[in-house]
Amino acid sequence: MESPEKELRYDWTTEEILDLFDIPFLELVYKAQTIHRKYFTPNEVQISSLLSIKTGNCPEDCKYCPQSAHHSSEVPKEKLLELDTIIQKAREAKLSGATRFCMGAAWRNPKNTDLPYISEIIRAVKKEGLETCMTLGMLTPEQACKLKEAGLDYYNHNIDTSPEFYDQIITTRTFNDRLKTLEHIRKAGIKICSGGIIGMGETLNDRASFLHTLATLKPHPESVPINLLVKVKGTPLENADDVDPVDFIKMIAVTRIIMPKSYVRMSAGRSSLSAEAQALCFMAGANSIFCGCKLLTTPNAEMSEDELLLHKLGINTTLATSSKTPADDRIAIFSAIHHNKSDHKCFKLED
Ligand code: SAM
Ligand code: DTB
Ligand code: SF4
Repeated sequence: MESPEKELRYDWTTEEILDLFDIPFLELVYKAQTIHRKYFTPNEVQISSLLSIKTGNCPEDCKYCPQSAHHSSEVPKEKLLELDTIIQKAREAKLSGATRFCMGAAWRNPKNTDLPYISEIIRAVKKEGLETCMTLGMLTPEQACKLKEAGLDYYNHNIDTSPEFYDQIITTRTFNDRLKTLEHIRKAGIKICSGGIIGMGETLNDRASFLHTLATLKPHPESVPINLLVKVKGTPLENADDVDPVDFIKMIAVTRIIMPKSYVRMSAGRSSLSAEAQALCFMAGANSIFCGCKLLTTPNAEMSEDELLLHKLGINTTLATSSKTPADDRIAIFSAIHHNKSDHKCFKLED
């Protein structure tokens, strides 16, 4: 067996990554699970919850995204949410077992004048005992430092696909713009969440080249979301070809192998996978998911189905490092979830 030092590498080549995709499926999943067990507790999955704090009317033209003003999807155009609403949603997320609260805005980038309110949101959500993650588009170095000062734990900024395929998906910014923001986040001392989408018509070479970009960042992103395209009516990719679930599982396995210390999130599109395919994703090293009935604007897997799946598979959920929930309370919350499934469907908390 290889030593951890040998596995944690930043010099992967695209050819080596392509070779991993060529390994027979069962061997690949076995290899991924073996590496996973060296760096993480087996049977443990981290849960995040998502909230769109500013929905729709985005000036960017990302072909996959229902929130782009360039497309004709039915996503409403909304203002930034009020702080009270965000806190309420964060409390609901925590009660449903999430340890991280991820907030997204349909922006190309935040304005400097948005930063004081965004910082207030970060402080308020942290007070609820949740890790915070924001995804607000491109950042200047100064903006990244302001977010760090407010206590932001993670910033999500996906590279989405390979540098070669990028301009076929987005024309209003460049791949390099994305990398620059990742640099600013890293320099500010915020943990990086960066991944991408499969199912947009990319080739296997594109998938390998996309992963190569992430796996040659030093250090690797702490969190790598792998999204399966959610095909939304009115977006240019609404009729994209389906991805074979086996190819999605392979993508998870290769991600795990080349970034052994990163959380690999089975992200958007999970609801289109069978329970068995999701179980294989966990086997292949996925150890993070979004829970809750909604992603940003599209439906997520049903909470009751997720609870049943995690329960059936005997999967535990991790505690956030910043969470103040004692382990016993967490177990109580989870057993309440497992025993009261009918009470737990996208519930609303009373004030
Ligand atoms: N506007 C910010 C940005 O683009 O960085 C933050 C929000 S944006 C919606 C966050 C990520 O959601 C995108 O980078 C993309 O990877 C993912 N996403 C958006 N639409 C999606 C879809 N239809 N299917 C899968 N993932 C999607
Ligand atoms: C990520 O990689 N996936 C999430 C999160 N980061 C922000 C977003 C998924 C969005 C799916 C489409 C929607 O719901 O609008
Ligand atoms: Fe805007 Fe982000 Fe959607 Fe692109 S992915 S259109 S930047 S919200």
